[in-house]
Amino acid sequence: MQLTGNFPKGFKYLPGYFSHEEQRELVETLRYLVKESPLFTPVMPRTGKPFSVRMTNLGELGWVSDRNGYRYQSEHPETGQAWPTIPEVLNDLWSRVGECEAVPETCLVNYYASTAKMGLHQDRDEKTFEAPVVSVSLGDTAVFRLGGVKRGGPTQSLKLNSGDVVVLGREARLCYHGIDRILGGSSSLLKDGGRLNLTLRRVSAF
Ligand code: MD3
Ligand code: FE
Repeated sequence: MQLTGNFPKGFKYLPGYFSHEEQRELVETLRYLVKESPLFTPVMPRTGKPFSVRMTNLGELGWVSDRNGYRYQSEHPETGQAWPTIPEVLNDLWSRVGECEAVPETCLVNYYASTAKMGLHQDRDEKTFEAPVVSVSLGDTAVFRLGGVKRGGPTQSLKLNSGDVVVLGREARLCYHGIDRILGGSSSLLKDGGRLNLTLRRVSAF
């Protein structure tokens, strides 16, 4: 069932929030940070099945998944180094759109090659759901799917284009969501194609 246009409370869609020039600067910054803190391939708890999405993190904490489970930790799982700090442009975004008094503690960086996808899931590894998740899309367009707070309910699909920002607060914070597919070649922002998604989050209560 498709419910396009009827978004949950707390779901804010800000299409084209970043200009093309701002997107290029952000990608330049990320290119440098990803050299310090390389993308890794997470695997599913227990089965060890690799994700199709590659990831890294910025900030005090970073989300990782391995055979032992999902968790937040303060070091990169492969280099053992602290995650790089969140760049100012992303902290500024959070303070402008997040409607949250506390600063973000982490920025998860997801990289989707054109064949990558992410199954429908809830984000519930954080200790607080009071704070929103703020998402930035860069590069190829993604077909995003948004459901409700219960698995198996109606869902709707929405294209997320390069430069778009989505804020998931309040009732939307625990909605099921995923990425059905990437529209390969839809953007020339990233040299090698694909899509970067940044999600700013709060992990601890404030
Ligand atoms: C709706 N990322 O990292 S971002 C994730 O495009 C994740 O990489 C997707 O799902 C991506 O966990 C979607 C938009 C998003 C992020 C968090 C949400 C939508 C959300 C949390 C609740 C509801
Ligand atoms: Fe998610």
